[in-house]
Amino acid sequence: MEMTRSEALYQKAVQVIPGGVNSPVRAFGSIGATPKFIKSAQGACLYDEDGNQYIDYVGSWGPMILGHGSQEVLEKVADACRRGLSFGAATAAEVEMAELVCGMVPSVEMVRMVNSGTEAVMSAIRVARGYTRRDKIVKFTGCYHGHSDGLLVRAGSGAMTFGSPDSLGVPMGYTQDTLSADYNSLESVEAHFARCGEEIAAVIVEPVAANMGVVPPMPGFLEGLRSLCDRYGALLVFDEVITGFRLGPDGAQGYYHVTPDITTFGKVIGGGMPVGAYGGRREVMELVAPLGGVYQAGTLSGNPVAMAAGIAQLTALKEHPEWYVQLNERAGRFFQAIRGILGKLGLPYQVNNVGSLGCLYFTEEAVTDYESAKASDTELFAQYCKGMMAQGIYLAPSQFEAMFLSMSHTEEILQETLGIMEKFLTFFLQKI
Ligand code: KE4
Repeated sequence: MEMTRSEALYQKAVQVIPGGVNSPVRAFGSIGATPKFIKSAQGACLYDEDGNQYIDYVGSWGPMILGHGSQEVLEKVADACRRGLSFGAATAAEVEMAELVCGMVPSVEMVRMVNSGTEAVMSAIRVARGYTRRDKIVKFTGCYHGHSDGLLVRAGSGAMTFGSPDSLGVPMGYTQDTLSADYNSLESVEAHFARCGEEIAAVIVEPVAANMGVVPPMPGFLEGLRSLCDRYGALLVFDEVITGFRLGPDGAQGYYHVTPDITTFGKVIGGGMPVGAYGGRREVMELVAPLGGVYQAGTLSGNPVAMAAGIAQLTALKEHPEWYVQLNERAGRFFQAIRGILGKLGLPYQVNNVGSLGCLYFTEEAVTDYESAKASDTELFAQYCKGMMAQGIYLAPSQFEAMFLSMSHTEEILQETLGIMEKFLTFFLQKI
């Protein structure tokens, strides 16, 4: 049988790119399939190199909250391109972007642009350590904060273990100050503070964990982290690379009314272009070079074309807060309908969702942390994912990712998806 264009491209890609992809999850490894090579996108849909159309529930892993091909964004990007791609100098667009972010997120009094979520988190941790003059940080097993050395830590097995590297090439010295706690377990955080509270610079948390599927914070969890940090003089860092400008104009901190000291951003802030940012209280951010002694820099940070995309997207979102209400309501109904489908089929399942983020797990027990997420039937998920892909529904090719809905996911598109899902799962279950 003749190869598809995606298969042919993948065959070439693996010769010249590690794994054939520029980011591991795109290789479809965890579901054992060949990646689709995407040629174009519009609204809620992707189109691959073989002309297949998919309803897209990845949205480039979060940035495309307006949907693909948003005119507001494309026009501003084209205009910026005509005026020059990059200057390596201060521009008015960076001031506009910074004022926009500070205006939308009250806890952010100053913000620095970088080029990815990884860079934002790496820099935020450095600022927290510089501000507190402490070295240790607490992160949560199952939360992902980009690939900087100090955060590539093996899941800690309790309070007494120092972080050990979770990647080749990361020296022990880079992770020994990274302590792992369990998501939704204040006790596991208290144990770290009880043991070395005066050495802990920061607690970094995804306020909605979206890298082990989607795991919402239990009531009191984020508030508890806030008070522990206050009690021990540590900073609370909200990694809002996914939730920022997605759950609402002021992200998860606005959604849950818990104020961090530093916030990191990515994805939505760039409108599809490479943008990350970190910001927070003025007295903290004033430590960042050239003002203060915490060094951080970047050739393309605040790039005019990327700023144009981000400003256009954030401005549209700021001017239409009702879009969030409508999207989150539509998404809530959508995920509730998925529960209805799975319930009728008698499958063990959990569906977690917050706003336009959601995740289906095949498991009886509630998914509240990494252990319970890992206990789900990932093989069944892989079959489900591949089957849905074949039906034209493009889901994240991993159990431990989120479904991202956009403003372009209309009621009709969601109903079409539910119909396909019910039909496929009914057929599929007769086979397993
Ligand atoms: P980037 O460096 O990939 O822009 O952002 C890193 C990052 C930081 N913090 C959170 C909470 C994140 O989710 C991410 C990156 N998210 C993944 C998807 N779960 C990106 C997809 C990929 O790695 O290709």
